[in-house]
Amino acid sequence: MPEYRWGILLAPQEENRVIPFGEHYGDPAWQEVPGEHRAMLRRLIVIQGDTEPASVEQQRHLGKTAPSLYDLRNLFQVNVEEGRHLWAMVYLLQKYFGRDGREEADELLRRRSGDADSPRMLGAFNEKTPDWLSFFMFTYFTDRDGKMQLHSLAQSGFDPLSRTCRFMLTEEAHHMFVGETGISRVVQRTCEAMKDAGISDPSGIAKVRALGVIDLPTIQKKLNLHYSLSLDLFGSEVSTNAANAFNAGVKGRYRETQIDDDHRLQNSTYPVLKLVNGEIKRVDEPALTALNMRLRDDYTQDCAKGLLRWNKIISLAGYDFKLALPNVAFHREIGEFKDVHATPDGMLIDDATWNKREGEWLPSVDDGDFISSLMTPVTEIGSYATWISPPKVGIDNKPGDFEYVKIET
Ligand code: BYC
Ligand code: FE
Ligand code: FE
Repeated sequence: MPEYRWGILLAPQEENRVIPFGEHYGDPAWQEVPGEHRAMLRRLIVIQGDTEPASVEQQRHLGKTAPSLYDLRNLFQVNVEEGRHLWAMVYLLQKYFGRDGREEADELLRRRSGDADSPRMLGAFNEKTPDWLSFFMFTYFTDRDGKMQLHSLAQSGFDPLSRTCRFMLTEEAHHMFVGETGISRVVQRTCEAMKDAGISDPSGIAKVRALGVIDLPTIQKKLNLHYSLSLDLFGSEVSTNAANAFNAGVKGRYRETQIDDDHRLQNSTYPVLKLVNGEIKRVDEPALTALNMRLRDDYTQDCAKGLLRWNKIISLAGYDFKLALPNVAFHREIGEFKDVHATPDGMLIDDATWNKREGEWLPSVDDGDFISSLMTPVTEIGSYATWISPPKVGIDNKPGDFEYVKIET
């Protein structure tokens, strides 16, 4: 990608910007790190920075099995941009945090996704991205956590962080586009193949798989996995870390400046989903400690658009099947529901039932093997693997026979 600009890209400085929330509400934004909030800021920048190279580590082997040159080109762009996002966070650490900032930057290079001794910091970033369907799910669901977190950090009173995040957000939109259209194309291809073969029951997995496409129930399982892993990235529903970061003016809410309230939240509440006597209930909590839950709710709303699109493709093809987001209690490692098991519909179940039925809801080894069997690379110009439709439009409106990547032999 010779035309890609490396380096540190910041959104333009907004003149007279003020801190839009928390104890310092209305004060001029900080151009240097405020001493009292230094440790907290550094921690959040390190966590943000840690996810960026992690995703590239997770995706680095996918180039070998790209379903087309178009997809390969998108993968490269996503990876290059995530690499630059790391660069941007490291820049902040080096420029504003002195010696310990430099040490943290070195640690970012030392940790590796999935490494037993020095893993990446957040759970989802140590998972595998074994195939292209996972890649599309990851860019749809996990990059969208990135969007929500970057929006919150873009509100930060620390202006250099705000400006960097505002720039990064412009690139994030494309990553989520790759995910949304990628899943659309997989669903589209499956529906077309079923129709051509005269299959009326989309749950007849064996018959659908025999067509060389991914059956809808397996797509749902992948969705269950990546959505639940991504929900964990919001931290606990009730969190003093989140409250402290907000009070300090370090991390705000999604679209903070557009919210009509006092932006201090000292006296307000927010409904949080909790486990009360074995039931999932909404309970009012102080709004400050409920900020992770609030951001997660905003995220869930943001996720819904894609499902509408995918389901429209399925219904237009005449099939009675709906993809759905699983309940928040399903398959969780962080927060209120980490110690219970629930079905995707939110019914609490015991360990034995979970162990018996897990494979109905999450991708099994067999499912993984089947998907892997489809992952053969397609490198001919304008051609696509059997299991995915061509995109509706090319990158920058390039024609269908455009050579997106030159492969040297
Ligand atoms: N895994 O008060 P709690 C992206 C830890 S994605 C492991 O519940 P808090 C991208 C937590 O660190 C966006 N540990 O939560 C996407 C804390 O540990 P300590 C990344 C976890 O702190 C795709 C303890 O549990 N950016 O950009 O309010 C491709 C209690 O924490 C996890 C950010 O996340 C977990 N899932 O919120 C490329 C923004 N969750 O400190 C890139 C910066 C929690 O007690 N980070 N813990 O040892 C944050 O804002 C917050 O750290 C979190 C957690 C939202 C992640
Ligand atoms: Fe990123
Ligand atoms: Fe991204």
